[in-house]
Amino acid sequence: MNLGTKFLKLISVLALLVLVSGDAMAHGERAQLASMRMRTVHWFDIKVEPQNAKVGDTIVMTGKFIPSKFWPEQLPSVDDTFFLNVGLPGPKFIRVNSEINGVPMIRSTAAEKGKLYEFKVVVRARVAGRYHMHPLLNVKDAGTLVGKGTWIDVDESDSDAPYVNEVTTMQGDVIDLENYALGNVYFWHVVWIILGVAYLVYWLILPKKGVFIPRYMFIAESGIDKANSLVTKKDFMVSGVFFTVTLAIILTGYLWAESKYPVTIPLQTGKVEVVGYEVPTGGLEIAVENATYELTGRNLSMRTRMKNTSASPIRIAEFITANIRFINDKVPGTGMVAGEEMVSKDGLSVSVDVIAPGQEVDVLLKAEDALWEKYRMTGLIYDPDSRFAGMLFYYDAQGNRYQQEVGGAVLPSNF
Ligand SMILES: [Cu+2]
Repeated sequence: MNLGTKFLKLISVLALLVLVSGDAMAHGERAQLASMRMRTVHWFDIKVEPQNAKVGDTIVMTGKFIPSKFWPEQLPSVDDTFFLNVGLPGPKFIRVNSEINGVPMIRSTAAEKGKLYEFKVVVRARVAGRYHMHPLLNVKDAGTLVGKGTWIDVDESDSDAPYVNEVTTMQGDVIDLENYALGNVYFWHVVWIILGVAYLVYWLILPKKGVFIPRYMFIAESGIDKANSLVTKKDFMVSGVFFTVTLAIILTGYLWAESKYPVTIPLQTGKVEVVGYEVPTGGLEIAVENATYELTGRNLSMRTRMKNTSASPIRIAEFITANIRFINDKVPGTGMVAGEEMVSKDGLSVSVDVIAPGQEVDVLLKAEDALWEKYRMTGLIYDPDSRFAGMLFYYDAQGNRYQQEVGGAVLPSNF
């Protein structure tokens, strides 16, 4: 075993260790900067159904997101271009449909900060396994922003029938994308491999003068004036033939495809427009006066001034930031989805239980849990632009849920 192979083995063992260790087999959820997770996209109400499926079954993921008004200045944002994606191993599923606010998301789009977007992604299971399914936004020039993941189990299908992925073309032909034109794919691979290997054989194996070092030695011994004698007239001729044959194959292939499939539509790259919904704030005005992040207590305290301008009493139920839910367990109705991760069931304490209609009051909110540590939110203090943002959820007396974003500067504290 040479050094290279040994090194590769070591790397793969280390990679395996990293993958196997750690709880819940996280794969990047925690890797992004805390400030980036807090202040880019607020995801909530993410549901995946069903979480147990069989190969061939359809799985639907729905949820909502609000792009933060506290989006970091230096980071390109969703108001330019983004694509709604799904975090799943590609060949294990096929994506059937995706939409935002009812608009098909085959192409990219843009969103307005502070508006509400409801998304839906439909996939069909193709290969059995256990997967963590995330909604993703691929933001142009910023990268991928990840929503909360849900584990799904896909079992083998009951029948032995092969997996089919049928679509109807414009001409009305029904084709199975699992094996459509597979012969063509093999054919062209073989053609180019033969051509490539032939070229290499001619240049690397046939020459009597050897390849690199002998040629270098030849020049070193007989002088640079003789360098041209290394490439013979025959070499020029053969290279010319390779060049001509390659161009001829490409041109013929192109003309053949044009005549066989005269009507084709290029992949669509333009942007589609989608209108964001207004966030239902339910007549509660919130002003964040200051916020502190306690390192030792793993908590974020927010001193706020709230004014209830609605006709109904309001109770603060939940705070979400960086996909972590801090729930006020005194308020009923803030349920958990089955199998949900990153939830602190009693992590939110609110100094004022009920805000009466017309009342204006100071409210201290405390989001406290070891999840801050677990999801590496402690990195917040290393941020040169220490600001936080999150979504507050609250209910009126009728049980209607409202929400709005809160955010501002945050001071780290050690006490
Ligand atoms: Cu995940």
